Amino acid sequence: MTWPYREAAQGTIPAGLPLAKDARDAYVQTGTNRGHKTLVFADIADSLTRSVESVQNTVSEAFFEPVIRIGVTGLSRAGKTVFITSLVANLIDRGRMPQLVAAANGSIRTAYLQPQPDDTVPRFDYETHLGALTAAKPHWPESTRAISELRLSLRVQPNGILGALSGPRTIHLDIVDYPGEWLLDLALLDKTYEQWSAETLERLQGRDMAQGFLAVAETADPASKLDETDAKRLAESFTEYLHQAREQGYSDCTPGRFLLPGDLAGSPVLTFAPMPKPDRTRRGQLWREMDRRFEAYKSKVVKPFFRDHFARIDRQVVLVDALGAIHAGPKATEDLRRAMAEILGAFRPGRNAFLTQLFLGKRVEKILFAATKADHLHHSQHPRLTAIMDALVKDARSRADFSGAQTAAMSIAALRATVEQTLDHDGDTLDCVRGTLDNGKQAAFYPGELPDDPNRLLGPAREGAEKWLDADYQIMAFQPAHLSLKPGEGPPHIRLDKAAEFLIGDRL
Ligand SMILES: Nc1nc2c(ncn2[C@@H]2O[C@H](COP(=O)(O)OP(=O)(O)OP(=O)(O)O)[C@@H](O)[C@H]2O)c(=O)[nH]1
Ligand SMILES: [Mg+2]
Repeated sequence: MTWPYREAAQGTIPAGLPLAKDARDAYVQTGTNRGHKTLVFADIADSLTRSVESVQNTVSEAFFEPVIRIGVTGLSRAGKTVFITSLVANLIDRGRMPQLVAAANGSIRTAYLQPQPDDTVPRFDYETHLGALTAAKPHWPESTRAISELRLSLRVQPNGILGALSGPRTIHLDIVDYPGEWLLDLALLDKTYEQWSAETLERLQGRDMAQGFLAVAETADPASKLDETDAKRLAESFTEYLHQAREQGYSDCTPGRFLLPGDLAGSPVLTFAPMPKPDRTRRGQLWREMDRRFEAYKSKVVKPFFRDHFARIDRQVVLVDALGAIHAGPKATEDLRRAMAEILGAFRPGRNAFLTQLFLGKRVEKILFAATKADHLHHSQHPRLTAIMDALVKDARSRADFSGAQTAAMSIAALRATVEQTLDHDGDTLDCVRGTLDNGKQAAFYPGELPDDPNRLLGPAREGAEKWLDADYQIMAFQPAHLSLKPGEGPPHIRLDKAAEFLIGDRL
């Protein structure tokens, strides 16, 4: 059902309404406990690096202070920056974290930021992002599209006799923010340039926004001698296609670094494009050179990311803008489901020889799948959003366990921008949320009712439906609410404390 939002009286938003107990608890938890997979020694050098590193980690952790590396990922605009900012702010000021046991019972004495340990990774710009959210005229932080890291240290003194005996401990949380798109590149490791080209070119045939690139590709002869201008033209046109595809909601946009090149822009590892294999291949040929660059992309860009960052993660949060995809329609929802399945492949080391030996038995211990921006819904609908989230990742989960990782699905809002309001409509009541619009006005908004059974959405999406049949789901771009925080209180959120308890509660 479509519902135009209604304008309500202007004013600041009162403090958040308490959530019903059942809504707070609306999360699903599953766990598996299977042994590791067989190791495949395909790349000895990689496995050596990994084992030396784990020895070092073990040594420093045993003698010094434990470090928990938390990876935060999600496709673009999923809510990563807001999540990390609010999580850190709420761990520093813990007044709104009742469901994080160590915060509620006072075990966490203090939390403070420290210089991060990795000198080559940009620092997560916490102060600027928090500044945006808590400004006099609050706004959302800028889009960030690269890896970054932040270290938050917790001083913990467990309660009770044991705690008194052991004295306070320091636990470091290294929070790493990286784009979910980079995980999609994992699939490239299993493919040759020839395979990737064939699949990509086939997929492009049916896509309008790919016609420009296909026309350019027509004019280039893969069997001809390499001409750098040709290679550049092809790569630029292919990059242009990837940008448009992503803008139109497609998630299968590899190679991921073409979209966020950083300081690799213009370098040969990013100057290739899919081309059909010529009958005969020779040295110095355009196709052969592209083949070589594709291999270089895998070994110089994709593998180092997995080795240097991904393989060291202990706990992982996967943020998903499920509401945004549902609002965009069945095609976007199905594409999101497929991208999720691809991304989750990275958490099953057994699926890929390189990952298997990279992990060497180490594993991501916990994975949280969180549907973000749940403050767009009245809490009565949160269990339904959680069920959809759970169903979205179930597919991937049923095909293989996550190598023993414990997983949970939740609906959260890292920064709660709305309050709940029930309005009368034609003698009926509507459970709405109210927030601030771009123009500073307040509006109450009814997003539509999510179905009880997730398959009523995922089924039609999978079957390629153009539109939702019996409903329409709206989403509204609320601005963050103006905050007047009491001392000791972090920004308002929904279930961020529950998320934190799942992620780190057992180690505090
Ligand atoms: N209402 C609401 N909106 C949110 C919340 N979190 C994120 N958003 C919205 O989602 C947008 C994207 O959030 P970010 O945290 O910047 O997302 P990101 O994943 O870091 O995005 P990129 O850096 O572009 O990949 C924000 O600008 C907000 O409009 C939330 O908790 N509540
Ligand atoms: Mg970001």
